[in-house]
Amino acid sequence: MDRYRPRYHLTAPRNWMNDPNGPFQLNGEYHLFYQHNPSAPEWGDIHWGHASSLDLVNWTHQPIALSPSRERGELHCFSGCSVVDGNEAKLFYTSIGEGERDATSGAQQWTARSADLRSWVKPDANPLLTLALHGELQVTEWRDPYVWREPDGWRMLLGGIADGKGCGLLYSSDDLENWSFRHIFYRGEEWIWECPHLFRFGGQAVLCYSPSGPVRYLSGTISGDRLTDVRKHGTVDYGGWEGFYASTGFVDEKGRCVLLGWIPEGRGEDFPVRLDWAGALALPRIVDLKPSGALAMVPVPELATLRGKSSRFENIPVTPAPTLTGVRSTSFECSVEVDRRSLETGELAISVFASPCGREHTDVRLDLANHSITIDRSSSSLFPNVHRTPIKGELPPASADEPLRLRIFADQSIIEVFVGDEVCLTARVYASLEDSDGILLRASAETVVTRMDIWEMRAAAIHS
Ligand code: DQQ
Repeated sequence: MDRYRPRYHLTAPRNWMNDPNGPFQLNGEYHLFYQHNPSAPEWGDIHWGHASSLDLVNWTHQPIALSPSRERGELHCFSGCSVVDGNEAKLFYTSIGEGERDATSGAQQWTARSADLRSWVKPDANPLLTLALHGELQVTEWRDPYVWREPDGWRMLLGGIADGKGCGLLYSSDDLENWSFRHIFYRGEEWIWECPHLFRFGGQAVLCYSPSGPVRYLSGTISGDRLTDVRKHGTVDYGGWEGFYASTGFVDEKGRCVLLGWIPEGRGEDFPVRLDWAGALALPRIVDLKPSGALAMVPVPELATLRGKSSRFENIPVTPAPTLTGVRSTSFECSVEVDRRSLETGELAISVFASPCGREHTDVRLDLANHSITIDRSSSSLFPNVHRTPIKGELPPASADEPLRLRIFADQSIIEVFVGDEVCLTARVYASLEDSDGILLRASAETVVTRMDIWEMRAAAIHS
């Protein structure tokens, strides 16, 4: 295994992975699908890969669920969702085809079903929905179905562009087979919406979508089959194409709302090490709605089962000179607690993947005066063409009495940062030096970090 392959984030057995698709849990077992090219570590020939799990941490790879049906003119099986109806599971996805259907606007929405959750059949009823449904409305991109049940029947949300703007389009059906177009569920400001999906919290709803940049959410209510009374427009993760894209979600058998996302690569085409895989899934997050309308997001607690050797530090004096923790690891969880008052003016940096020579390090920078947190990748790697843009997030206002809590999950070439339960940033880093595995602290002015815990993470069990 190469040093960049994550140990507790899911990757395809080999080759390419992008968006998570159609997660569900049935009889205790979680099922997760993903966009997959089975023959190369690059996007193309898109299938649906499949993995199952009992805890969202350890996974078993299953046979590929969907392959393009070439005999029916299908070239790719794009993103979509699942519905569990009794003991049968149905997948809904965007079928990209030849000729007219080659353009993404010529996409169709298809279904596949399975009784054993291992082999999937595409019924003759396909295509279920075609562009012709929209009449006069100019729909120029159209994909990524998300289906859910309302008391009076089924609804489907599709992303794309209508009349020149990114939006979510709404459809309804009584039988999951015959669908009619209702209207635009929500019209965005962005140029495109991909992968829209919903979480319901009683009468409230949170709509997440991927606008070819950081994944965003809107919290409001659904009335008249539209998203209305929007009281918060937030960011699911500041990573975007550099770290977190194309999220999807589901409710598990414990009633938890679970959010998943894709972690793209950022290593450039001429990356000097040959890797036979590309793309990973972000740690599953439990999400909830806060009274403010903000989405609370925390990694699934089951991840704690991977915690190994731990180190605890209390009241650590931090200065502009590096304070070494003495822990060396490239696969760990780190939690940091700071008194906000001690950081009123200065900046605190937590450096990970740091080399003893000081030439390589990735810095998580907290700047409370400017309400910002940044993953600074400017010194992450000596390789010439890896992505280095900073990933910058905004911190919500908080009282000075409330300690600031940060969790960093580092996994070989991934860094996922959670600040409190509202702000998430994910990025890729590809250190080049063998010994870029240090964890250290630095501050622009003398300060004290109240507490820091580091757990080395064991590799998740991933069976093929
Ligand atoms: N990825 C899929 C599309 C989706 C995009 C294609 C988002 O269905 O819109 O692989 O990353």
